[in-house]
Amino acid sequence: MKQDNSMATGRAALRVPTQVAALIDGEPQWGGEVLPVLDPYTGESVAEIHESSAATVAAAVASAEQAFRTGPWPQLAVEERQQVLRRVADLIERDAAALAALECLNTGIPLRQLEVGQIRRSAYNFRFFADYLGQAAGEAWYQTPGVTTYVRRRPAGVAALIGPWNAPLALTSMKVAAALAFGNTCVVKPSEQTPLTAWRLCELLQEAGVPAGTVNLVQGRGTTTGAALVADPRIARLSFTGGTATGRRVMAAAAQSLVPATLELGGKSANLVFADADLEQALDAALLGIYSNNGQQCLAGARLLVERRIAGDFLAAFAERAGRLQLGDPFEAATDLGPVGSVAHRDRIQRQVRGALADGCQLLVGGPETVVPSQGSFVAPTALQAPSMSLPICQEEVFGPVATVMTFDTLDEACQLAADSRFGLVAYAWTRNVDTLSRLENELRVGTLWQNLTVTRELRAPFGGFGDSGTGREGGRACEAFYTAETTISRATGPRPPLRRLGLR
Ligand code: TXE
Repeated sequence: MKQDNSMATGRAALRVPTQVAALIDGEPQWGGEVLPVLDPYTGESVAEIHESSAATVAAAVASAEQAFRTGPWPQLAVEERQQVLRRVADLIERDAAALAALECLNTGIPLRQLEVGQIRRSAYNFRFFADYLGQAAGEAWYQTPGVTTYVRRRPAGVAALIGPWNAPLALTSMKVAAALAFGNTCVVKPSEQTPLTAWRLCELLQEAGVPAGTVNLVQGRGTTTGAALVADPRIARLSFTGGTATGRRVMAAAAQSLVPATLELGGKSANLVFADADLEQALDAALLGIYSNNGQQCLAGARLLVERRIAGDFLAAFAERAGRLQLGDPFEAATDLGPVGSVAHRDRIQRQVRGALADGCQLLVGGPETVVPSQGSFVAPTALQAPSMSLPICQEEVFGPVATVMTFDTLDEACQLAADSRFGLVAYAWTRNVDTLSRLENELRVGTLWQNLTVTRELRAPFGGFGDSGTGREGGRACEAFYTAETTISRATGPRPPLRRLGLR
């Protein structure tokens, strides 16, 4: 009997593109080095990438540049662009089960979390920017007598969009939706670890009516494909999400072309729990903050800071519940944590945890000796009580299900501990005291401060980091500013004083 994929869910919805490559003008570019795409749960190869060479990258940029110059995308009426973007959102929703299954297979993130989180978000990204576009307004000044000055915002050009492996579709769709909304063309490079949903997204863009060449895809490693893309002088904007070390390289390349770059990098975010908080909610949130998405979130609440007079009970409950989390097949509904992104990543996490133990941290739960499923790159949910914020485990991003824990007695101490980081992406604060919240708001140098809230990404507002968490912001107006180029026009609109008359003597 013929299977109806549109109704299928879970593994049954899987339709794996077993070969992926660059897409230029909608055409796959086979050839180049072939790399495996792994399922981190089974460790098996589920697909192959045909890596894009520097020449393929150059062709992808050339095609996007041509599409930018000759259109039609940048010249389309806003209503037409909106229609196409909304169609993309509809198609993502139509294929949500298949996209969730594919992302689950390739990332190991529990399917349930993908379905309610990242995949819905991916559709919303397109809808949001379609709506935003219809309401965007300009600036004008009339203060100078007889002169009106206004700003034309035009599409910037070809945007290079480089995505990571921890939330591939959600993060890439955000970049693509924003770049397209403001009339740009783009070249997308997903992580070589997780190329599958970006490939599907390109198919959906085509189906929705995005003209050929408007979005080109390149595939491959950062050192080859990524480096070639960021070095291309025809790129007008560079948007990158990934690690801090890579971000520095990307920024250096952007400097060569004098191209604006938005870098959304790592984090080591503080989650502050004060004694007067709603402790039940704070506990739920602390667990979600570090163990969602297999702990692989730039905005993870990785440094849990708890007021000492409630720390005993709070941390005991935290450890008890963390220890009960279910590790296993990410397709299973009961699974709380799937495998982390790769075996190499697991080994790196375990090295960091062993280092922390050698530095005098105490295990509250988990640790490298905890029994985990034998198949797949699993890390047990772990929490480490740290004697000092200066330890590497408190300063370096782990990007896995590993929290460090410290206690504080006073608000001063809480502020000091939270601020002791070279990162500054987000922070979370749990308290009923408005003065405490105001003080944190003043003191913490973070891009987003969630007060008595778990991750609540308001797309209208800017999102990004301070310090090693990156530069630039994503969000409604921030993206409009980034993906457009301004021309200021001043026009004589009334009587002006007479001009100085040269050459009449
Ligand atoms: O990311 P990379 P990695 C953090 C996290 C993680 C660490 C390293 O701590 O453990 O970074 O992860 C492309 N020019 N985050 O090494 O290398 C690469 O192909 C151009 C935080 O896996 O930064 C991929 O597409 N591109 C984070 C993308 O950059 C290059 C998400 C990200 O990979 C390149 C991911 C180059 N020279 C990791 N080198 C977050 N902010 O959420 C690599 N790439």
